[in-house]
Amino acid sequence: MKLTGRIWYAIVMLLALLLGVIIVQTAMSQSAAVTLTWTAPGDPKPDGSQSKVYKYFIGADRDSLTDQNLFDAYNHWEKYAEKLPGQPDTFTVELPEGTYFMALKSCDSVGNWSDVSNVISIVVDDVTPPEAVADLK
Ligand SMILES: [Ca+2]
Repeated sequence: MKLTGRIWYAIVMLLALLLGVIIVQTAMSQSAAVTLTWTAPGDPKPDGSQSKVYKYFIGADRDSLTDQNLFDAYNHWEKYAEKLPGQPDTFTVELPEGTYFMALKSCDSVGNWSDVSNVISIVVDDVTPPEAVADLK
């Protein structure tokens, strides 16, 4: 059977795509999902009631986090608040293996930021085993 240039080109491109998918999957398997949970804080109103906060800034860094450096965290995300004060809230993110400090701040609808939350330390483990030996003789 004789293959034309176009068919060979298609086969090579398909193999390259497959190899790319394998490389991406290998790189992604070195991370793990981390789920943070907290109780939604309130934003006090003049009448004494509380409204929900507007959003959160969530930081993760290999160095410890403080009220002063949270916005400089190497990994950071913003999440819009959906939960009412007192309700449980969560945020899930993929992080590469390593040890991280994580903390967050809440923000009201006009841009006032809270103090930093308590800071937690988490360890993201490498749960991917190495490749098996395939040429043992
Ligand atoms: Ca406020």
